[in-house]
Amino acid sequence: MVTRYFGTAVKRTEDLRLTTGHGRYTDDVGTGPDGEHALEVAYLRSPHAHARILDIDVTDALDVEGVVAIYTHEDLEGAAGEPLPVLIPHPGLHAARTGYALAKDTVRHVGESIVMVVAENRYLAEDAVNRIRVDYEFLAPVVGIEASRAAASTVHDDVPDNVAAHLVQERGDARAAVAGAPHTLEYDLSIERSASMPLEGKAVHAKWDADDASLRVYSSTQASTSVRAAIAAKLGLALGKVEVIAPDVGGGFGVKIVHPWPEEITVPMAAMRLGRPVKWTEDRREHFISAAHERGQEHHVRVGFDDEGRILGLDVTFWHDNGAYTPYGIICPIVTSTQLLGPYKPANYRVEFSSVYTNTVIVTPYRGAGRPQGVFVMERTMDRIAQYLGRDRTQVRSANFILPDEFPYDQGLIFQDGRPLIYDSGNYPDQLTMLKEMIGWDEFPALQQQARASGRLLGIGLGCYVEGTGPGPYEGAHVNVQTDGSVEVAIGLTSQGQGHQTVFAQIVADELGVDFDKIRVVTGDTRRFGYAVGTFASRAAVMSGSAVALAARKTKAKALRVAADVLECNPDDLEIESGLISMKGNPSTSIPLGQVAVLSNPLRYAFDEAAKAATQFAKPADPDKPPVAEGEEPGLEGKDYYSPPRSTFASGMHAAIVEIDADTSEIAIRKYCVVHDCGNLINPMIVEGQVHGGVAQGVGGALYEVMAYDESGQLQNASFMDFLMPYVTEVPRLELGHQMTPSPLNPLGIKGAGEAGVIPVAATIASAVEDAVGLRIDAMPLNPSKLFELRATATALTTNQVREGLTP
Ligand code: MCN
Repeated sequence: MVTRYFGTAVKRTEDLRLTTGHGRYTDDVGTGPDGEHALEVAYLRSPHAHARILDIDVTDALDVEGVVAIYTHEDLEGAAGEPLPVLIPHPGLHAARTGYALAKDTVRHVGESIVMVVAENRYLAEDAVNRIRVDYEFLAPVVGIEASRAAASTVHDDVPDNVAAHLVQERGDARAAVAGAPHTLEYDLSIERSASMPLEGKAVHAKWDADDASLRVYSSTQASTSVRAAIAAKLGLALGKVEVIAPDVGGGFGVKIVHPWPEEITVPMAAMRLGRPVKWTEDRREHFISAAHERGQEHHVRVGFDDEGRILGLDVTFWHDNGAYTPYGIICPIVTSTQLLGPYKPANYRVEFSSVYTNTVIVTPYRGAGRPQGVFVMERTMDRIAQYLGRDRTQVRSANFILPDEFPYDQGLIFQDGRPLIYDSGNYPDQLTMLKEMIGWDEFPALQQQARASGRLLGIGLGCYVEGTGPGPYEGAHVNVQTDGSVEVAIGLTSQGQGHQTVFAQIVADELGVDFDKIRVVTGDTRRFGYAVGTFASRAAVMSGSAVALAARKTKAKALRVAADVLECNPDDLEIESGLISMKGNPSTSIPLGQVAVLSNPLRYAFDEAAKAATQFAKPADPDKPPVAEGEEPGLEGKDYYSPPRSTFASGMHAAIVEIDADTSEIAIRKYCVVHDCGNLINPMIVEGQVHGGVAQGVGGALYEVMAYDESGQLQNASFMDFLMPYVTEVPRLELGHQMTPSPLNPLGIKGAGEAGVIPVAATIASAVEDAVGLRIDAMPLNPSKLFELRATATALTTNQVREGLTP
């Protein structure tokens, strides 16, 4: 029987190594018995949110024994001293500003690096940092969206209104539709800042080879090929003289997609100048104050609808806090503005956003990237309409769904990838039916009544989303059959824990007809695969998965061609199973794949057993033919690239039952159900793991996590003692249902899954809490003390009064 790996819950090959302490992270590079001791780096980072640098005195620091070098902006040469790049420019981003690898003249957030100290070890480097004196002229800090909009002070002198970007997209005439609708509602909604918080922070290790004039850099990155390009450009090296390797990476969740981080320039620069390996490993406080955050947005919504709850006009204006600089452009607010629509088709839609500067850490995509905010806005809107009309919340959603026979569905907007926002496939009504059954939606009112009678506050809620995944422009893969029949697969994008070594081996196993355990997948190493975009936007399965399948198909076609020549038959008469190529219907006529690999090498050296064995198949050389046939290449390998026409759209719905402690307002999640559609599943167990992880992060965003900046721009909770993440006890058990509507856009019918779990959690919990306490939830996260205050100020209003539109 042919074993199929695609679609089965194959155990993750990477886990034994990682869970038994055998992972090799950037900080481990060079630490083995033969490792060359690396110099270590500490940065002096700005203690002020906004200040002009008047003078830097490093004299005392240089006296610290063991200090090897100290660099400031003045020491950065050429392109290294220029501003960092804007990675994704956009016409709406009219005032893009970026920082420097080391601050020049002005600092714009606490944590911005000013001076780099290289020493024999980190302790000495930190001691030296403490001896550096910087004279600052304090400037007024701008903290929070409100202060930024007021523009009493500015983050950048030449951006007087603090607005980095402004964008409007509209389909139809939303304002006229709202004005003319039978019913209208208007309200504000907000979401606070949070952050990715991977277990491993950023890390860079660089080694300069003076003889070869080349650099090898290890970085805990989500985009090794892009980091390579950035280093080459900034340090004036040819691309071929820079290798970047992402070894094991302890989570990224978005924050490691930025490239280059300042340290990815300064650490290699120091290695080149000093001729010794140099490394830097971020500590947790550094990560809080100098990596990236996301989510902070404020929204104003006007909606007009009919008696059925169908949206006739939706008019959303929002403000996005992008922090001090915009290296990653305006991806997050563009995603909010387009993905807000979810599975719905409002007749008219207008969205306008402003992305504003503040003196806080930069904002770049964090798992979900703008979608949790958009879903919060849309799902709160659905709940409000339902409350206003006195209809069931699922009915109002159903009335607005795009229907299965309407795909492909053009939302009439431009998506984050610059392509039209066209949903490829989905079945939202069926998804909702599944979800309602799983959570017990129809039975819940009776349960709720019963609970109320005994003083318990139970509530049920739901949240729906659509997520554009797998954006281009391209990814590639290389499949290389070894003479022993094993297969080496290389892809250019990186892994941070998603299980890529497993899933791509599953695809190759099926496509090539090789046993799963014979396949080894390498990711994120520019020596092995030099052209790639990176791991973000839930794109690896769609992009690299497709490229891997295409490369494996190419390799298989070649294997069959060579084998057909040996076996003197037509390639179509052959099949490959468990690494053996044989005649269909006549398995005794066969040749192992490894021996085809030997025969594909025209030199046919008898170095190993496989090569010796292959000689039985080798034909005498034809003196009239070249050793490599025209149109063929030596080696049994295939390389291919995949470039999709546009993103594919995954979707899902979550539902929760929560219980609120009547005295303390503590919020407990009693039941949590997820229905999820990421097209065909490569590995259902990995997808479930991804959804579990996403929901856990979503619970953090819904109930606990904020970036508590004070008015002076100091982050008050920059440690795991104060930044509250959910423990395992706060993450609910999940019930998960898969729906599969394959994507017609790629060869495997896949859609992405890596971010899905996190997206609708805040919206779902808000919906459930609102149902439990009968009060409007307009802002997330919602912790018990906030809910307690909300309930206390609202005691004068009954649930029905709230339903009628009164605001507490
Ligand atoms: N998968 C599958 N079948 C599908 C879709 C996906 O089996 N139909 C599998 C994939 O093969 C892959 C995993 O699910 O092993 C996630 O796939 P995909 O949706 O393509 O996402 P990426 O692999 O591109 O990973 C990026 C995504 C993002 S954007 C963030 S943020 C995130 C996430 O993945 N960061 C993570 N999940 C993470 N998981 C871990 N452990 N660590 C992170 O930093």
